[in-house]
Amino acid sequence: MSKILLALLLVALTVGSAWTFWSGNWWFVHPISEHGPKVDDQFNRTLVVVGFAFITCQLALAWAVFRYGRKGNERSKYTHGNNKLEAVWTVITAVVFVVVAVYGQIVWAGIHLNQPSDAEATNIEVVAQQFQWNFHYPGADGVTGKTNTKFINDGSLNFVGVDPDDPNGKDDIQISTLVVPEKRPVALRIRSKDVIHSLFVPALRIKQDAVPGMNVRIHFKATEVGKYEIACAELCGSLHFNMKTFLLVLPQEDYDALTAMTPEKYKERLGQLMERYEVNSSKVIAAN
Ligand SMILES: [Cu+2]
Repeated sequence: MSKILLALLLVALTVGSAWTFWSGNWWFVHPISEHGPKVDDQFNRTLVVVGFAFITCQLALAWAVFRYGRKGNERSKYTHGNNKLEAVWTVITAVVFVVVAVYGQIVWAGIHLNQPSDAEATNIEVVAQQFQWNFHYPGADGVTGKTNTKFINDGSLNFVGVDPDDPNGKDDIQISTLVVPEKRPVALRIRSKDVIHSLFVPALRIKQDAVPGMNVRIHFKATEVGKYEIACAELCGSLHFNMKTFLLVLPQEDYDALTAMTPEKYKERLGQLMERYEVNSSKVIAAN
């Protein structure tokens, strides 16, 4: 009797686990980058393969428990295995996983090997630190001021170390929100001041480590205006949990108007724009 219960429990656990995926109740936020749907397709391909293997194996296990479970005091049979069967399932598994990996490489290459040039892209410097994200924009002149670690001074809000003598840096903006225009190529250069952090923007399907001593360039095109969550995805210290902020995707004309403002006006206007959208969506919640 107990082996029947155990077999049923295995079936129930398998069906229950599969249902959590099938029901669609727990899923990613809607993708809002040009490459997002391709990442999701690759995720789904992988999920179908491993899901099929998981369900088949668990149901086979339930069957084995039910059919071959202990009946009395009979002795177990000893087997040396079957080389032909092992060769067959090893080859099938290898072929399936190589195909999945090749698809994955095609998606990866499509994203990483098609970098827009600096002239085409909206360029934003990202400087991570314990425990905040700093986004450094070139300001109205479109030229990012020089930075040097010796000018870093959190007390005077120069978090990224803009050179005070560089005229190009006078109108630069340092804020903790990532603001980008809709449907335009954006290039981020990601650095860290202290330990490893990781810029995670679920809606963009982007997760990139910020590594001290490295300057990592990533790019994307956001396809929907709105406000979306950003988190640090690398355990970076005691306040890691609090290292979160927002991505604000704006219509081109709003972005251009914002960029033309002085740093003070920029921050004031940004506050108003942040109020406009619901988190993780393009739904407008207030008219302004
Ligand atoms: Cu962090």
